[in-house]
Amino acid sequence: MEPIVEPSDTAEPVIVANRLPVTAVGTGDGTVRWKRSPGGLVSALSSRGGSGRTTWVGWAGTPSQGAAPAPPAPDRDGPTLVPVPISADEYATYYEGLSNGALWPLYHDAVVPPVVDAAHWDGYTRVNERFARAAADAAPPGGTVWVHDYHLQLVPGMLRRLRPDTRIGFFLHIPFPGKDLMRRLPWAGAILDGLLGADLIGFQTAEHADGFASCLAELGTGPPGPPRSAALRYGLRRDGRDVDVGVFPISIDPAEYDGLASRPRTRARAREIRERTGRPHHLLLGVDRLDYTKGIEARLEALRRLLEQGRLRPGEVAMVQVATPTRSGMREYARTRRRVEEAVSRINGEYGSVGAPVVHYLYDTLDRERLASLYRAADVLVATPYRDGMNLVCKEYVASRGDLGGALVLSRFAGAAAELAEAHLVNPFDPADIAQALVRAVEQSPEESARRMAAMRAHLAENDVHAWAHLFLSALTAAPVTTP
Ligand code: GDG
Repeated sequence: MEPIVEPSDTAEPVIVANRLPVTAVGTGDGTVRWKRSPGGLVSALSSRGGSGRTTWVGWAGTPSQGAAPAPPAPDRDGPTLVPVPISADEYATYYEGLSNGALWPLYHDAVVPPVVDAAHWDGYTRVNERFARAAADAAPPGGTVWVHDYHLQLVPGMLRRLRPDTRIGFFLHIPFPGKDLMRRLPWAGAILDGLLGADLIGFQTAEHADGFASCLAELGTGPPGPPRSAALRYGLRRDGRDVDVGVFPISIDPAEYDGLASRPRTRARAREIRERTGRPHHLLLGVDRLDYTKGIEARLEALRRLLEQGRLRPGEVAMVQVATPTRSGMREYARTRRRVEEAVSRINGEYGSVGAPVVHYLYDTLDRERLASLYRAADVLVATPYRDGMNLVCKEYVASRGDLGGALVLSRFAGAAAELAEAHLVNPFDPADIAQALVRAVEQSPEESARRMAAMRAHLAENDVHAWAHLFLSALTAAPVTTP
């Protein structure tokens, strides 16, 4: 008879993610300062709140030789931080090489060619081993460990060998490719094996979970079977254990954005933004990390065509595009920046005038309050990724529109499209389709805007980040864990 391991009474999981929720910044005098890290995962998990017992294992964001810098003492109810050091060489192989040079493009439909290099894989394996050891040291007996994202896909398998008493969950924030893309990766089998070390593997959408199932069928141990409960998508047995596969669309804390956006100061700033962009009839907004997956050029091309065709006129339309610096040391990112900035210049050169550009472009990281005032000011939020795990920006926009104004133009290839049916959904590879949707969005009546916005807000109110974390953790801890 297989022994049943009772779940630990430690309700809070050990979180294992590439980045800690804070970044160490050198001050020049040999000391470090800590600031909140950017990015979707941090936005999502930081607003969960914590009981003070959560431990977060991750990298502090700057390469170091030897030990990682000592982390700050935890806030009263913040997580205990366990920094994992990453050297300059590992930054090149594990982070820029395998994670962001191979896996990131491959998992986003190879919109740029993935770089396959065995030295990168060695670095990835070594760093995953270090994370697994740190998690093994941090987890209490019978504790729960929640591993996040594409940087750490080997950790579940490694941790299972080190600490078979733990419950291990894995959540992938980005899409998972189907077998035809995955077979390009020489280490596909090792990645599938690593993931199957988990008790529960979570994806953003059913499509991503189905991609994983197709990879298991063709490149792994065989197709998964039916789920153990209606809340899951697949189930399989692995080394005498049950492995569950489920769909858990990530979300935001809508109350946070609702609150920020409805402050008098934010609303005053929103009015100021409309003044400073020339009091346009239609203010469009894009907010993205400057990443080639986000389709920034696609929406700029759609806007250019509308101006060229005279369907939108300079002075009547303006756009703000916030492009947050990211992975700027990598060639493809530098190239994307050049292309985006050329497209902005072309539009402004052809359709702007002195003191009145059509596109207001910010290569910058803004504070949340400024983001909220942009969300509040914009008539249309344009999110046109070629591929995106979820896309939190569009959810933040909806949460900021307590006035029920505004419209959302959203790529069909963002995970969020599966939830936000009242958005104007587009094919980001077709500029004519984006252009059509922009026209529909700016022409819709206030009643139609309010109807769509209210429906999307109702969905978010029910499906917030707390519900997401709760659903994942209950699926992970509800099922009995059987050991072989
Ligand atoms: C990955 C997946 C998935 C952006 N600019 C600024 C800023 N941001 C914040 C946004 C938002 C977050 O960064 C971006 O989240 P996204 O979800 O849109 O995209 P990724 O960074 O690619 O996130 C994605 C996510 O993980 C979660 O699972 O949805 O598909 O790719 O929160 O607000 N924040 C501030 N200033 C900026 O200038 N403060």
